[in-house]
This record gives sequence, structure tokens and C-alpha cells, in this order.
Amino acid sequence: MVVDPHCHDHDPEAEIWVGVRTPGTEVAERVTVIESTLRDLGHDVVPAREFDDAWLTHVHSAEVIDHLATVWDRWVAAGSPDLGAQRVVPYLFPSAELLHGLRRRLPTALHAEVGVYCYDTMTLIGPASWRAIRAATHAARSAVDLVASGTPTAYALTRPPGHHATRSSYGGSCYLNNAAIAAQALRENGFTRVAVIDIDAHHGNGTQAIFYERSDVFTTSVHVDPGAGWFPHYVGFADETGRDAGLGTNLNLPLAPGSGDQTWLSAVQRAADAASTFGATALVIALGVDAAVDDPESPLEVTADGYRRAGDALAALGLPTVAVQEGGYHLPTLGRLVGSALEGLATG
Ligand code: SP5
Ligand code: ZN
Repeated sequence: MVVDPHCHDHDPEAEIWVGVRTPGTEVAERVTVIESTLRDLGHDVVPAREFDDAWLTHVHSAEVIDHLATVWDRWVAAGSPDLGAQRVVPYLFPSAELLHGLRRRLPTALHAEVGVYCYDTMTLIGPASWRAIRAATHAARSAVDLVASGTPTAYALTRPPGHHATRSSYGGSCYLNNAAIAAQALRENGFTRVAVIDIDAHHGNGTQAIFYERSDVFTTSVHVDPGAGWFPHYVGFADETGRDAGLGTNLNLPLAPGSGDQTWLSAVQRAADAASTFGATALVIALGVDAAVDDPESPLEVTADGYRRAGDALAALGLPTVAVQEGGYHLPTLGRLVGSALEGLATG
């Protein structure tokens, strides 16, 4: 398990959910309980090392990286915390209809700029958020280093999560895309064809978008059907299969709310089979455990044994594997769910 203590530092405090400030579910205690459970299960702990942040432009735009790195200090300097939400939060979004084909300017007011990069109202930024955001990328890249130097499987305890972040935008409690960063780093370490299998309860829209036109990275996601009314609502449908050179290299497997182990595991097996058909030489698992039956953020009903069997099925691919933590919000069972998935991966 690769950890970076700065992953605790991000404190979004809240989510603005349909206009109401509610307590956030993506809390620092998530990494505390996962780390302590995995320690109890005998996992060794490897500290993440520092990396050059300039490399992050291989996955994200320089503009969003600079925004994330500077927005809190600029928010304070502008007096914006006093506007009401304390945290950085958008209020206006430059939608295609609003712009009507006109050039998207960078607004003068910082509280308007936030909507250029942040696509929802649930992904707030506080004083230490950037430290955690970059620490999570360091954990993901450290796990890649381990695998590149011969460790068969490495797990990165990343927080905040990443799979909803696109090249230039953030949302869904995600800021930079740790799984995409791991996939790109594997590519640059000589793994010619990389598969990302996303088993978080929500569609991995950011990872899909980052690699949508690429033929060297296959992306597949098993998630609750956005068409049944679930985040991210606009994407994650079965007919999204990639574009241009990437045509045929994206596979979405949306599931009905209420789906349990049997249905979910056959979708995970389909994802694994597709990664194998693609000819992947390395694997990234976007390991959210919020499909669990007790999780407050999704209506899927996967058990701890289901996660163990998913780990088994993915291990059967026999590929060098980096697992990156995504969602999972039920603190009493969170550690055990991650432990079960990793147990399956190690023994499968
Ligand atoms: C990484 C990940 O799992 N992100 C989840 C993003 C989906 N969030 C949707 C939130 C829907 C409203 N939840 C109500 C919680 C009130 N605090
Ligand atoms: Zn999720």
C-alpha cells in the first residue's frame, strides 16, 4: 500500500447538493480507516515519493493544474470566503448554450472563473486541498514505479479520488485523475497497451474522456446506470465506444439500481475479458468500493465477498497491476471492502 500523509489534508467541509450545504461524504477519515484496516491485515506501507508536477501536463491541461494550485490563495485574497460558502465553489457555468459559439473568455471575477474548471457544486476546495490533490498523484505514480520495477501488484491509497476529473475540469469529488495518471505513467514506462478497469459505483467519466480518442489505452467502467438517474447523469451509457483512433477502446457496462454480486460480477468479468481481448500489457484498477450494499452514495448491492471475487477475476488477467483508490463512503465497512478486493487480487 502506497500512502502519502498529505492525502488527509484536503477538507472540502461540505457539498452544495441541490442548493443546500450538506456535510461532505468524501472525508479525511476515509483514508484513516482504510490505512488502519490494511495495516491490521498485514499490508506493508510504502511512503509515496515526490514527483515533478510539470509532468502532470501529460494528462491534464496546464490551465486546470494552475487553477487548482492557486485558487485557494486567490479566493482568500479576493475576500471570496465571505461570500458565504467559505470554500471555493462555482456559481455560474459557461455552458455551450450560454456561449453560443463565442470565445470562452476567462472571467475577471474569480467566483466566475471557478465554473470554467469545476462542473458541479459538490467539489469544494479549501486551504490544504492542493497539497492532498498532488499527494494523491504522487501515490499513484509511486505505485506505478513499484510495478515498473517488478512488483506484480501495487495499491495506491489515493485521496481525493480522481476518476471524474477530465483533462481540464474537475467534479464529483475529484480534482486530478489519479487512475489516468497511473495509466499514462505505465505507458511511459514501456507498457505498450494499458487497460483501465473502473469498478467504482459511478461511471469513470473523466478517465473515459481523457483516453476517448486514444488507441493505446482501453477504458472500461462498471457502474450504476446514469440513465436510471445517477451521477454523472450525462455520460456512462453503453453506446459510448470511443472516437477516431480510439473507436472501440471504451466499454461502458451500466447496471440497474439494486444490482448485487451476481450481476455486478458478470459485468466485471466482461470488463476483464474486454481488457484481455484488447491485448493489455498492464492494468489499472479504479478501485472504488461505493457499489457496496451499505454505501450511502450508490444503489448497488455488492458484498465484501463480491469484492474479493472481483479481485480474483482481475488477478486472473495475469497483468502487472496498479490499483488506485476511488470512492467508498461507508466508514464502518470501508477498510474491509478494500481489504477484500486486495485479498482477491493477491490470491486470484
Ligand atoms: C469518486 C466518487 O465516488 N464520486 C462520487 C460522486 C457522486 N456524488 C453524487 C452526489 C449525490 C448526492 N449525494 C448526497 C450527499 C449529501 N451530502
Ligand atoms: Zn463513486
